[in-house]
Amino acid sequence: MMEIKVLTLFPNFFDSFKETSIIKRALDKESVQFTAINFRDYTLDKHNNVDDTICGGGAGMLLACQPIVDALKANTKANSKVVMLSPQGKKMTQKLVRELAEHDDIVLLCGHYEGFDERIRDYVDEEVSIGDFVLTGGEPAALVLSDAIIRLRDGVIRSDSHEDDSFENGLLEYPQYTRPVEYDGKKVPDVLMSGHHENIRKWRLKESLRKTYLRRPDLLDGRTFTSEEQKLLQEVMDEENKKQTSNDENQ
Ligand code: 4GX
Repeated sequence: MMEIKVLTLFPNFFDSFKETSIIKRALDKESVQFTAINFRDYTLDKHNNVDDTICGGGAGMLLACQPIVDALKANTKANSKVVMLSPQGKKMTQKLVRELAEHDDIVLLCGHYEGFDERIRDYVDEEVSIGDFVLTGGEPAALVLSDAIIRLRDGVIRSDSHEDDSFENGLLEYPQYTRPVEYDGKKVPDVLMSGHHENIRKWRLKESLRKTYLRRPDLLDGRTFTSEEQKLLQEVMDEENKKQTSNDENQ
């Protein structure tokens, strides 16, 4: 049993997420609980404000300590992992998702405006960014992170359908096809229709390596290769370099 609590000014943001497809199924089975909590419910301010102007001047507002820290204290236990979504956080990767998915109680903190009073970070275990771009608030980031965590928890997705996923093995996924065998003159590769399981496995591994080499060579840098992968990657590099050379000659 895992629980994810999102502390947010906009709990309704998560309604369609909770009610859709695989996430809905996981929540229905009660292997995962997901709750969106409004931290405005915790403000002691007479006008229900949760934000204030920035000390020292400058444009914009910051989320203030009292409502946020009180909301955190009311919704965390000794074993809770408190995660703040922010562009200043550690970049989200599948490795980070796997680590977070080990925790049974996760509290996600979504900010707006210019973010949080710096002192709130003393109550946070991890600051996570979903990428180097700017969102209007932490909610879409919390949704992305929750989605990736929930699908890793037991029984959400067949586990053999994880293993070939991009990033689970450090490579991008190989090309996949469904019927018809020919569409608009484009054929499904013969090997995939051959029924020869070993040839299919080899082809998929090679095409995974090709896609990764062409699109995300950075993923290959930090990876160790089996001798089979090394050989297939060399073939891919030779093939792609040859293509490039003949393209150059025709320029
Ligand atoms: N990955 N944003 C959060 C407000 C804010 C600012 C500073 C904390 C500190 C984002 C991202 C993201 C925009 C959400 C600023 N909160 N969050 N918001 N990229 O861009 O996670």
